[in-house]
Amino acid sequence: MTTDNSYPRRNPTALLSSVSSDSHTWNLVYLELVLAEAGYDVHNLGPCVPDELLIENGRRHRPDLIVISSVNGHGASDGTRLIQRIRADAALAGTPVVIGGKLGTDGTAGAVERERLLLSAGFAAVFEDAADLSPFLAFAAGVHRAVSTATGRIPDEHTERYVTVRM
Ligand code: B12
Repeated sequence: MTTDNSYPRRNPTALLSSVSSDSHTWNLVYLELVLAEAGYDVHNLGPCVPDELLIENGRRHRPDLIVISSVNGHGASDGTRLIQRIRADAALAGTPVVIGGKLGTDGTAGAVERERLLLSAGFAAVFEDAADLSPFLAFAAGVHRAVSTATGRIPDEHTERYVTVRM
């Protein structure tokens, strides 16, 4: 596959983080790999990220997508507080932010109500305990496409290698 070097060579960026109370890490490692394969440059802030630190990193990196992952059961309450703070920040108010994982303490019971609350608080999408990642991947691909079209960015060599392998 050939590359036209006249285009800027930068991928859309994703800021990946857990919520302040959550110390689980393998969910974040997994999502970092998934997002990289989907053509994003990923800033993975890791577990137990205070709201202020996440917002500070958002201002610094100006990501195209913010992905919040939580599995300890407190994702819905931490996430509601966090998204309100993100939406109140002028630099990040328009950034798409999604959340997923195990968001309540009682399995998927109450998932529909949690999704409603999280969406109305400001998340763009909610992926509760998503064994099937395809809805998330479709969302990420939509953001990727919109950003690439708007900025004239093209995929970098890593992404092209990935596309070639899949053909
Ligand atoms: C390993 C583990 C730990 C380790 C973590 C080590 C580490 N460095 O990460 C330790 C021992 C530290 C730990 C601690 C705790 N844990 Co723990 N832990 C687990 C365990 C066994 C595996 C988690 C894991 O790594 N999975 C592998 C990753 C790749 O998968 P995943 O986390 O499920 O994420 C997937 C999906 O959820 C989804 N996903 C996740 N986020 C997102 C985001 C988006 C946008 C999308 C699309 C998808 C998505 O995609 C991932 C891949 O499929 C699970 C049980 C289990 N079998 O799942 C419990 C579990 C997550 N832990 C649990 C609990 C309760 C705790 C503690 C609160 C226990 C305690 N009382 O101290 C503490 C948490 C403390 C804290 N402050 O957060 C509960 C959570 C219950 C709930 N949500 O209702 C679980 C489910 C166990 C259980 N069945 O009760 N834990």
